Amino acid sequence: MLNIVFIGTAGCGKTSLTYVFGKWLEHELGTDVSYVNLDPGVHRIPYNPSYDVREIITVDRLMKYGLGPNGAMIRAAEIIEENISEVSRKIYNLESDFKLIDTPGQIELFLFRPMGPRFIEEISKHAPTVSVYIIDPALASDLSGLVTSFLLPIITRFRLGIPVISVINKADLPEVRKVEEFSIDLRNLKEKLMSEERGLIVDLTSKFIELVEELSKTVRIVKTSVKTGEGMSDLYALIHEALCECGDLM
Ligand SMILES: Nc1nc2c(ncn2[C@@H]2O[C@H](COP(=O)(O)OP(=O)(O)OP(=O)(O)O)[C@@H](O)[C@H]2O)c(=O)[nH]1
Ligand SMILES: [Mg+2]
Repeated sequence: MLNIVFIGTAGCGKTSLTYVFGKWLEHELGTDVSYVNLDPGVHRIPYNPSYDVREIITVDRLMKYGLGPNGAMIRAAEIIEENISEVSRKIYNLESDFKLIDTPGQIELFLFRPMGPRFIEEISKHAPTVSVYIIDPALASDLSGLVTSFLLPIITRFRLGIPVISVINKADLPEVRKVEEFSIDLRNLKEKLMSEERGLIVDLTSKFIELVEELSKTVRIVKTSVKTGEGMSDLYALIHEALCECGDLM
C-alpha cells in the first residue's frame, strides 16, 4: 500500500496527472487505485473519487455565507484540519495498492497552512507516503522562475518531511525544452546567469542554484504529459527509487 500525494502551483496539472497516472497504474500494472480529492474548491474532476473532501466542506458553500474566495479557501483548509483524523481514517480504510491524493489548487493552502503537514503526519503513520512535486514549465521559462520552481520541491520536502520527487509536466508544450536545457546542467545555468545579469539578483540566484545542486545530487527529474501520456513509467520508477532510498518498501 502506498500513498502518492500530488503537489504543485495552481494549474500545474495535479488533477489531470492524478487521473492519467492512476489509469496507467490500473491498465499497465493491473493494480487497484483509489483516487482522493482533497480540493474543497474544485468543480469538476476527471476521476471517480473514492474519497472526496467536499463531503465535509466546499468553498462554494462557505462563499454563500458571505466569505470571499480567498477567505473561503482558508476557512475550508481550517475545517479540513479540524477533521483531519476522520479524513485520514477514511483514506486509510480504502482498500487499494495505490492511493493517489490530489491536493488543493493553491499550493499555500496545503503547504503553508497546518492542514497539509497534519494530513501527511496522519496518513504516513499507516503507509509509506511520497509526494510528487509538479513543475509547470510556464512558471520556469526564465532563470528566476526556473530556480524558484526547483526550490519549491525542496521546501515541500522540508515542510512535509516525506520523500519528494519532481516532474516537469506539460512535456508536450514547447516551453518545456528551455526548462530541460537549463536543468540538465545547473553549472552552465550559473555561468549563463553571471554573464547576463548583474547585482544582488546574481548573488542570490547563484546561491540558490548551489543549494539546488547540493540537495538534488541524487535526484532525477522526469518529464510527463497528460496530453500524450509520456513519462508515466518514468514517474513510477522514480517513486520506486525514492522509497528504496528512504528504506520504505512498496
Ligand atoms: N498541454 C498540457 N496541458 C496540461 C497538462 N496537464 C494539465 N494541463 C492543463 O492544465 C490545466 C490545469 O490542469 P489541472 O489538472 O486542472 O491542474 P491542477 O493543478 O489540478 O489545477 P488546480 O487544482 O486548479 O490548481 C488544464 O487546462 C489541463 O488540461 C499537460 O501535460 N499538457
Ligand atoms: Mg486540481
